[in-house]
Amino acid sequence: MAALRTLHCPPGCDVCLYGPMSEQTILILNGPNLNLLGTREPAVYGHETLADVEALCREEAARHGLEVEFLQSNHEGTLVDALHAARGTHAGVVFNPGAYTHTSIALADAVSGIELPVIEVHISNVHAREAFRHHSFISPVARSIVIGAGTNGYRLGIAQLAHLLTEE
Ligand code: DHK
Repeated sequence: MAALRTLHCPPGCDVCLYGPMSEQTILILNGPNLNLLGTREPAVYGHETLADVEALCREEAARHGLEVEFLQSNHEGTLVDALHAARGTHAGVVFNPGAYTHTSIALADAVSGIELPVIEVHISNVHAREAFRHHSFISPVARSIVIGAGTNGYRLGIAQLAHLLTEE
């Protein structure tokens, strides 16, 4: 007799009573100036482009059986809209809000409002940089935070989100 699915069933499992587990989609959301990755201050942000980051996110997500929607915008309202749209359709969000991290109550309210696990990611170690980068409006409402791990931070954020999704 087929087993009942558990929270720890691998993606694509075909022995469960309920058949293969459907893939969940996560949103990888990037804020202003991250479209310039690869050419923008490479000593701070590295040489990888946003397309490289998208590829590594898709690879990491696939390892966890997750689908990815990958977005970048330089506009605060567009980022708010993307967070709202994720509610009900996405399992969680890995979010690098760029400079809006340090200024945006609107994005913090959106993160609180959607009631999804949101992992805040920063490529650089913001605490080793200018004082204005030390405060984040997002951190108090983020589920987890990854800072200063370079673009590997996106991998860590996705892995953490996958971990949370198997627990919940
Ligand atoms: C990216 C930015 O664009 C900055 O404004 C933040 C963050 C840091 C990062 O490290 O990914 O201060």
